[in-house]
Amino acid sequence: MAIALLAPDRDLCGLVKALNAIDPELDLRQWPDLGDLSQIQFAVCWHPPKGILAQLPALKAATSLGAGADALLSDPTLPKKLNIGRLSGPQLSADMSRWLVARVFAHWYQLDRFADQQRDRAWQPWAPSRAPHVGILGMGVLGRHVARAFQALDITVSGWNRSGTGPVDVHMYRGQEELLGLAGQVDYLICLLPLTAETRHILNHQLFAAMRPDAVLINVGRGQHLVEADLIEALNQQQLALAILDVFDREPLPADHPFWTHPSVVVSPHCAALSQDQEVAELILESYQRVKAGQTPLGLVNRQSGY
Ligand code: NDP
Ligand code: OXD
Repeated sequence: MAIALLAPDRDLCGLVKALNAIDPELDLRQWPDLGDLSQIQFAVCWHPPKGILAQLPALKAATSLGAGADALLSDPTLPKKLNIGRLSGPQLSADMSRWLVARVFAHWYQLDRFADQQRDRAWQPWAPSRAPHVGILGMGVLGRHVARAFQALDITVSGWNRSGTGPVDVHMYRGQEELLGLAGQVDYLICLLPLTAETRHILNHQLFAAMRPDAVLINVGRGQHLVEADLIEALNQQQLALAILDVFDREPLPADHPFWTHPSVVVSPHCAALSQDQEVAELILESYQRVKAGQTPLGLVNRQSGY
């Protein structure tokens, strides 16, 4: 039984090394050198070439290399009954929480101002008079971890998801109307949704019109959640104060994209939480063992809801 690694845009050297260190007997086939396709029973994918999974006759299951499975699911030739999993471990959740806590507090405490003051040898003590209110869209594996991280710092957290249920002490919202209600209350609105037919373009002019003029949007979900032109218009109209964007419709973000230079946009290159080789290697092998034993892959995705 062979495992196909289908991630054309990624350097997989570290991952292959970590997998071989755990199990030197593994039969790993890395795109495009897949050998005899009929021997491949498990596939690990990150933006896999469209149509490839349908060409693997013995494939039992596939997994996304990361937490989001949207790129895998977007292949129209994906076999209808194929079980799809995703990989998300404690380190990924912790990294996402740390990154978001760092972003929110660097902004709330205006840490940049002290660098300016130091340059000018100015002694001007300042601190915000209250704590921020954080709203999280998506209260799944990552959203719940992030909520707990902020709560541990005595921050009020509100959340939004489909079911309306969330962690203790998180005021939960659901549905489109309640989404706008939440957007109007928070200082930071964090998008941690999966990309599905329902969530595509959810960060749009209607949402921005509901936000407070001093509020900050943080998108760490997917670029396709955002209507980019709506955001630029809303920032220019001062409907919100700032957008911190880690994910984009086109990645890498094209060099001539207006986000690079917009004074109210902060860009980072899709690295709020990077899948780390050792954690992912362990998760791949756990998922593979489950599939070999006739079980579903780790993080089984509901093909109907898309997450
Ligand atoms: P989960 O699948 O665990 O959670 C998804 C959450 O979104 C659930 O709370 C779900 O609601 C909610 N949701 C889904 N659809 C809707 C909808 N239509 N309306 C309201 N809520 C909805 O996902 P994860 O937490 O593991 O990951 C979230 C995303 O984070 C990934 O899909 C990926 O895109 C992104 N990501 C980004 C990274 C980065 O570095 N920027 C790194 C890793 C992930 P309910 O609870 O009711 O089911
Ligand atoms: C993921 C990501 O989905 O890194 O894991 O975006």
